[in-house]
Amino acid sequence: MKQSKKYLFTLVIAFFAISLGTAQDKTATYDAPDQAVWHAKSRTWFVSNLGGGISLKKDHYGWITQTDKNGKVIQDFWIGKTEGMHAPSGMTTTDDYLYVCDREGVYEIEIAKRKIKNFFKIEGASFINDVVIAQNGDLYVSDFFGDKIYKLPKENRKPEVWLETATLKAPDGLYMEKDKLIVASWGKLSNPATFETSVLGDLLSIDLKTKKIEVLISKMGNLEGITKADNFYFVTDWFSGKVLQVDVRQKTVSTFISGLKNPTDPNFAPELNVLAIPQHGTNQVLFINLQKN
Ligand SMILES: [Ca+2]
Repeated sequence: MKQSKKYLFTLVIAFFAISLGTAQDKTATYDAPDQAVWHAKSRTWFVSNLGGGISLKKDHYGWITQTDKNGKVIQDFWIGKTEGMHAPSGMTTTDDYLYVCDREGVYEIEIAKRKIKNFFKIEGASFINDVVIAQNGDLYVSDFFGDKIYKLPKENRKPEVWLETATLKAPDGLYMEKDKLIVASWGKLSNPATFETSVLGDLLSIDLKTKKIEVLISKMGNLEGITKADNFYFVTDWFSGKVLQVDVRQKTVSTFISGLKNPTDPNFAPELNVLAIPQHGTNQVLFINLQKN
């Protein structure tokens, strides 16, 4: 891999449970944390938990945790546990709503009321994994095993297959640019039970209007989640335990962090200049203060 200009990071705030006095209580909160998302209006983070370990079972055992801006838990079980969520994974926020993927559909949660407003069931979906929102309010959702991207238009949220192609290679993490959907793919599955692959996943850019697919980075890793800070994508490679940094303009990849254990869906909070990275393998969320050089 070519080296690109790197971000420096000064401070690892994280292993946040360790940084708090009440570590034992709080480590119990996270159970296979899958995605962190920043909600600017409430200045809090939401973290989804698969619950029951790294499991996609329909076990009515999954939840969302709310933390303050520093990663200190405010509400262990903010929502989901009593509402019967199974394995909440990818999420995105707007000013007022939190959208949460859970196996076969997407929850719409009114944040101020801490209440589920809708569940958009996606018929025929096998593993709804991540969700992002376009500027016009349309939701885009990845189906990992289905090699599909669904669109839920703002007007009616009626799911439609927007794209279906083997080129997606188990689409996992999504990031929404102004006019392009960025897809971090897991790879060509050789054993769906173990998630092992015969070909590594790509980083793809898909034009929202024409649906033309551009391969930004080929065979990059078993890609799980993606976020962006300035002109860099930060993409997690689940099996190798790395966070990869992609220079968007030069299309080069470098390793930002290695040695993590199954890092999942990261998110960047511009107001804080903080990158949050959950890890399935350690039940922790890493909060990293980025500093531009
Ligand atoms: Ca679960």
